[in-house]
Amino acid sequence: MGAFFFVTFIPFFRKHCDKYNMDYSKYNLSQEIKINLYKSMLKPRMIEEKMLILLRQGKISKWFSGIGQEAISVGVATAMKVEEYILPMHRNLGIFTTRKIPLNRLFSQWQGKANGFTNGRDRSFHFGTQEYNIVGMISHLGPQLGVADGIALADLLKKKKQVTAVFTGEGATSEGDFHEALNVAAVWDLPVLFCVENNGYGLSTPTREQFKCEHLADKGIGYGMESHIIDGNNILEVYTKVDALCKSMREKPRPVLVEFKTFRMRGHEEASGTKYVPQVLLDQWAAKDPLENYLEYLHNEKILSEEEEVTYKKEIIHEIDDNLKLAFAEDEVEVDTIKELGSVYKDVVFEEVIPNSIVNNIRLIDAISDGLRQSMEKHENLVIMGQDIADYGGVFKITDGFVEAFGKERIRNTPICESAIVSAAMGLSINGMKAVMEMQFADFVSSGFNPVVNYLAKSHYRWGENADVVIRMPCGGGLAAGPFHSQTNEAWFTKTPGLKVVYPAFPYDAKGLLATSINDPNPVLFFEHKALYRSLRQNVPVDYYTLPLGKASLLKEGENITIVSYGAGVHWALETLEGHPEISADLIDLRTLQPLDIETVYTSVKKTGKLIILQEDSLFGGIASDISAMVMENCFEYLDAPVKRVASLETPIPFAKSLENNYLPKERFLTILIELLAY
Ligand SMILES: Cc1ncc(C[n+]2csc(CCOP(=O)(O)OP(=O)(O)O)c2C)c(N)n1
Repeated sequence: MGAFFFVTFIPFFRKHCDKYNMDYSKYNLSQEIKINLYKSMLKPRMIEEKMLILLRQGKISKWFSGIGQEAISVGVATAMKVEEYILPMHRNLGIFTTRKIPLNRLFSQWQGKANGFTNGRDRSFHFGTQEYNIVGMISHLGPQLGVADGIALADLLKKKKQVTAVFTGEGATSEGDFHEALNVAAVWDLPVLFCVENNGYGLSTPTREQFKCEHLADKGIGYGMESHIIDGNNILEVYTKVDALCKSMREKPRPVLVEFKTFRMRGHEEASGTKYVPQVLLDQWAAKDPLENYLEYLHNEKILSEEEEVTYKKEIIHEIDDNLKLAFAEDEVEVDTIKELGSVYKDVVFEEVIPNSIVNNIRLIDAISDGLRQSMEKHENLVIMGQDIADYGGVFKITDGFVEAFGKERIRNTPICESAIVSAAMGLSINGMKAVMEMQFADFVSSGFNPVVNYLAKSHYRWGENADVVIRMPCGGGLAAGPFHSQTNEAWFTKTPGLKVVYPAFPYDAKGLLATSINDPNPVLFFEHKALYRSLRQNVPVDYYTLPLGKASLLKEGENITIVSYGAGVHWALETLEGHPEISADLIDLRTLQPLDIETVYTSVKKTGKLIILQEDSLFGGIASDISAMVMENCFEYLDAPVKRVASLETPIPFAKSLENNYLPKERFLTILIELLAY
């Protein structure tokens, strides 16, 4: 392999190069740094050259080229301290190489092998590594901008003078995540360096079709944020300016927006080509090649001799070849279903805490508030974020008085930026903190849906990073609050591997399960039914205690039928049974939907032979359907009748009381229960 490959690319540039005079002379840096920067840019360029060959040989499947943009990755990574986090994109190979990740691991990653960073579970640059303080992208581009906010917030809270750098292309600046992340960082004075690589095209879309302002740096003013334009092809400018910015941001924490002007010299990815890019642009930017121009400067200034250049290239060729051999020699990733299933969640050992016997008769809302307060006392690294949760105490007053107890640093009012806050919660977790986010209403989670189902849910499976995040979800109908303040949308999440879903129906359960959810290092959606907040009381231990996830509770025992429900449905079932003492039923409150205690359901069905599942959400695709299917598959021979699901109508939840009553399944439940008993 190899000794010849690096020469193939450089003539491509030379052919088009009417040398462009980049001003390198004004940067007063040591020769050592200058040579180091050259070597750091050379390595990703040469790796890419090799990858392009391997791609043509069908040995790797996809390649997103950063050729021509190396000065940005290398300049930023060199200016940052190794303990500072960088969140790169798909064209930032130079960050990975400057952070000195062993090449065989990168090559294995790209070949989907176990020595990579994802056990073959994700491709290309979609991985993070705590060892190198790099947090890779997810395909959706924007969410990592908010993750950077959370990482920087953790540094601030830990009083570390550190900067977090996050990358985006100019195309992804059109995503809402960009706006939200910049806004949050500005409001909270977070030391995040937002690096926009403006390389002219987002896939085939030129900048003029992407945004209207002249420079993306102009957007800084809209967020009250300092911003700069940097020539992204001039390594000395990138390094010097970013170094100065980082030094200043460490001392005076604040976000800074930097627009690097550069160009994407190859296709979006190799298969897509550059037909839509005018040749004149490619020629102009070829003349500005960051490596070629810099090399010429180093030669002219006698900083680097031709012999040294050849020596460096040989060294890198050997490094690439040796590491490629290692990666190619590695076996294909082993397929082991048990291991795959066991990698979705971080392992957790339930720590039971049993309270003493002193109780208070309190409402659901008080139990949740107590549980949250005690978890804040227990975990010094726990931060709560949400809209209006600080001085105002939240719209349901669950965090009333928390600011006085824990301060505004840990009880954080957020702008209306659901997506950035979910992402920031992830960032806090990555940087060693715990986060609880209060969704003002569960309905609004749709505005933060992407990071929940794609970032929080998938990180552990993808690269072993857990999301120590609880999202509290005030939910449910019965209060005539209409289609956008009444939904119970747990099915959006029970569908997604990687999330846990908790849905208590009683104050006692809510307090203990909340404590456990906060202890759990995995992402938990914690549903709190609003109609139950103030309508029911129970004796609840005053002390802190925990209850296990994945254990249903058998509320009533009977002989003839099994009733399964959760949330408000449990109370409808209880009311129904109280009105009909002749019905002898097992009543199971699931309490958590993921993990799901299906064994308790099976045991009961095997005894009663009949099952009815009551669910507040509309029928199709809800947890009731899956429970029904599982019981059919596993208990068929015990069933004396078809399993029945009772749920809301297949409509959005309406506002008017009469319509809402008609929508909800409470009234229909008794009729179907009696029919099933008579079957
Ligand atoms: C949410 C989302 N929409 C669309 C895409 C498809 N896509 C992937 S990269 C890309 C272009 C990104 O352009 P830009 O942000 O400028 O970065 P560049 O590729 O130019 O470096 C598009 C449209 C995606 N991955 N995610």
